[in-house]
Amino acid sequence: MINLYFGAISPYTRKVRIMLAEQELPFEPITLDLLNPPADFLAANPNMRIPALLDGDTQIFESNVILDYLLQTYSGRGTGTPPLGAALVRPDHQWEDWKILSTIETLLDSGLNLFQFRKNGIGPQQAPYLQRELDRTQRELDWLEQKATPEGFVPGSFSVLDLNLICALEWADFRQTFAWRGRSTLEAIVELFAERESIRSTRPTE
Ligand SMILES: N[C@@H](CCC(=O)N[C@@H](CS)C(=O)NCC(=O)O)C(=O)O
Repeated sequence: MINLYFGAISPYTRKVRIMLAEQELPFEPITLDLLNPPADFLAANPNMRIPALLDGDTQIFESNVILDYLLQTYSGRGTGTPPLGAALVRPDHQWEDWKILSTIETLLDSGLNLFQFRKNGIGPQQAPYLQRELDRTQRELDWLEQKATPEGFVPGSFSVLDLNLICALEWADFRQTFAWRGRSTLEAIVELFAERESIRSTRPTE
């Protein structure tokens, strides 16, 4: 049985939940108090962040590393249309795909920073670093808009790049952390996969 250290609204956890749903792999969620995490979680994950995955004796953390693990360990699963991409990045486009993936990761990390500081009453007006975070999101979104197509980053498949993008953008909408709409290609991707079961069933709600 797969166990997943879990956050119901966490966009990083959502990435893994989408992958598990795509691969039709059942899992047991383990919820925890991040301010007071249990010893077994800390022993398995020095980053002290969710998600973390336990699969038998294997412990994996970092959302995209978990996605890679699942794709490699449970390859060929999934019946969605278009089909789930077979790998984190395409071997024949690996540097381009890694750039896109790390840009989406940085976008989401900036969004999370803005959200966490806002909870403490600190916004871009108070902290120049947060203004830079906000500027960074807009620059990244403009760059991603140029790299994407209305059929996703890898037309003909539901790629891990699409999965990452959708989690970042829908979470930004949910938490109102940064604006991204008005970019027609990114909007088309979110729309294209909006009713896919793995996306629909994991969308954050209050
Ligand atoms: N790079 C990590 C980021 C994960 C992350 O930041 N998770 C948040 C929850 S959404 C967390 O655990 N925060 C707790 C903390 O920062 O102490 C990943 O991709 O898994």
